[in-house]
Amino acid sequence: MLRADDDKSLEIAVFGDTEAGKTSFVTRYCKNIFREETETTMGIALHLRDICRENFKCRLKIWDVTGLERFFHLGVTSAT
Ligand SMILES: Nc1nc2c(ncn2[C@@H]2O[C@H](COP(=O)(O)OP(=O)(O)O)[C@@H](O)[C@H]2O)c(=O)[nH]1
Ligand SMILES: [Mg+2]
Repeated sequence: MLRADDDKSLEIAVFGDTEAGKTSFVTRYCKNIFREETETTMGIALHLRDICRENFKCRLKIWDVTGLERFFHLGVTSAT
């Protein structure tokens, strides 16, 4: 059982074809926002979400990875 003062973090990477809905899914999950018009992710974007329960705390670091090979060399382009 985890205690409330335990600091845990979990990293998740989301991969897939461009226009598959990766950024929309991650943005909805982390910020509860959906936009019909999105910009192509260049490189990798980091999104954060903290999960807090009575006896459990965890920071999720979700890496939204571009589906376009030409942007792979750019690395992390934004962090939230
Ligand atoms: N209707 C609808 N459109 C979606 C959904 N998820 C993504 N889209 C649209 O699909 C397009 C591509 O989404 P995006 O998140 O940029 O895809 P990514 O390239 O995989 O990051 C955007 O115009 C989104 O608004 C969904 O669940 N429903
Ligand atoms: Mg994207």
